[in-house]
Amino acid sequence: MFFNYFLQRIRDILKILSAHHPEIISFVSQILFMLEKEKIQFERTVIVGIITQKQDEEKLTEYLDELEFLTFTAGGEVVKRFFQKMERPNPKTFLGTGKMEEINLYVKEHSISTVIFDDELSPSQQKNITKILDCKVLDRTNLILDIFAQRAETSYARTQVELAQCQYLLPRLSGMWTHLERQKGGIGMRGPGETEIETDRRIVRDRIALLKDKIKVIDKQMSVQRGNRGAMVRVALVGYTNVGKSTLMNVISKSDVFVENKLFATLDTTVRKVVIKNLPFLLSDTVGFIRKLPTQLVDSFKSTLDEVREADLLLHVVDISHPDFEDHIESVNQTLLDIKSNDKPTIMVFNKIDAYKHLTIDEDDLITEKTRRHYTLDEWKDTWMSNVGPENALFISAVNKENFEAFRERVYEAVREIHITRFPYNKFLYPDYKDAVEKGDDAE
Ligand SMILES: Nc1nc2c(ncn2[C@@H]2O[C@H](COP(=O)(O)OP(=O)(O)OP(=O)(O)O)[C@@H](O)[C@H]2O)c(=O)[nH]1
Ligand SMILES: [Mg+2]
Repeated sequence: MFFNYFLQRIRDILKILSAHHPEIISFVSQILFMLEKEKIQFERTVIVGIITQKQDEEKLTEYLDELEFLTFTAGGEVVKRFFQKMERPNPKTFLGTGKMEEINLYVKEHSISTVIFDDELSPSQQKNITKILDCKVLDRTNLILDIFAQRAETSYARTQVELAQCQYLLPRLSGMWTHLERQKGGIGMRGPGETEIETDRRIVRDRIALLKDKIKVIDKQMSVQRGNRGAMVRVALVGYTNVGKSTLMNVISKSDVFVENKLFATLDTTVRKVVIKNLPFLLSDTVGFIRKLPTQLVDSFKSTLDEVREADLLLHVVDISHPDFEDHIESVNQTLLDIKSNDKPTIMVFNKIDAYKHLTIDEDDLITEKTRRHYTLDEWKDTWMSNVGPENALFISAVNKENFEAFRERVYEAVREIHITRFPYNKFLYPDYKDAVEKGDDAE
């Protein structure tokens, strides 16, 4: 009890420190990591991926890095990575028989409790692999669903996640690891698995119907709520998970949305009225996207994503300090396309410029070829400004408020443009940003 309180205080102090001194963020994250590690018993986990023609070793490393971060978020510690080169996954056991045996031996010798595959396993693959390995077998989808289950706080979010989990489990019921350590819980065991699932498909089908009804009722309420918000311009923060959407929401609206250096810190949507100069608009912060976001989640998070669907303007936040940020942009665009929100006016907000580092090539090195990893921040600015237009690519740091004034100005101008097309008679109320009057307090 006392230890928890003590831990929380240290965490608070470290967070305040890192907000004011961004240069110590990585050091602080390490300390936080160590403190968390002290407290939580991490599950010993092995992660698995494959190298194919479409996915070279470098890509796989990036994907496994992300899978490791997901595993950590779910409460697991990655002890080892396994991978195999193959043309396509084995339809029966995903990897080849020899490789599976190697993993099996490792699992036994190192008391591994969970094996996580980076790709989605088919129900029959999962069944076969579970027969070979004497531990929990999860795939990426299952892991993401588990994190959502762990993080869902409101009854609405919990219902949405449970529906997604039930839909994922239904075709897999017979081959599940339900016989294993069900009582122990942990990764992949949270949510509906702990109670109703067991082996009866009928129960799950009934449960799905019930959850769908429950969601329908809430959807209706949410839609009425959204309707009641009047005709104010609606802006939505979208982006990959952990890019700093909530941090940006907090600095722009002076609110206190939960921020954490883990994936999917935010599941529920927060909407705030923000006033820049004298111009009011609604800003929403919502769930982050990820590569291969499970389709079950996209479907059941319909109402949460409606916030994006009904927005007038999107602020697509990107973590430019992440080596794969271009892939992230593509994943986000894909999800926006899936939810039919890809043609909205969008401003690209490249965040975390304080943490951006690029590779360098020595002057006497004539062999290394220049890649995108060598781009300086200015080169990225040029690239993106010519890609999407100079007014639609902003480079900022939400933590130390670098370029924050330019960001506010651009958002003001974009909101104003939408506002005056909607209310032409209001035009005189909102002059150019520099002529507009600051209204004491920004947030209301
Ligand atoms: N260095 C640096 N770190 C930042 C910046 N903005 C946010 N962060 C950090 O990035 C991490 C994630 O921030 P969040 O605001 O929770 O990100 P999010 O996009 O809301 O994440 P999800 O809700 O998980 O999708 C936190 O540790 C922040 O402190 C920035 O400008 N620079
Ligand atoms: Mg967030």
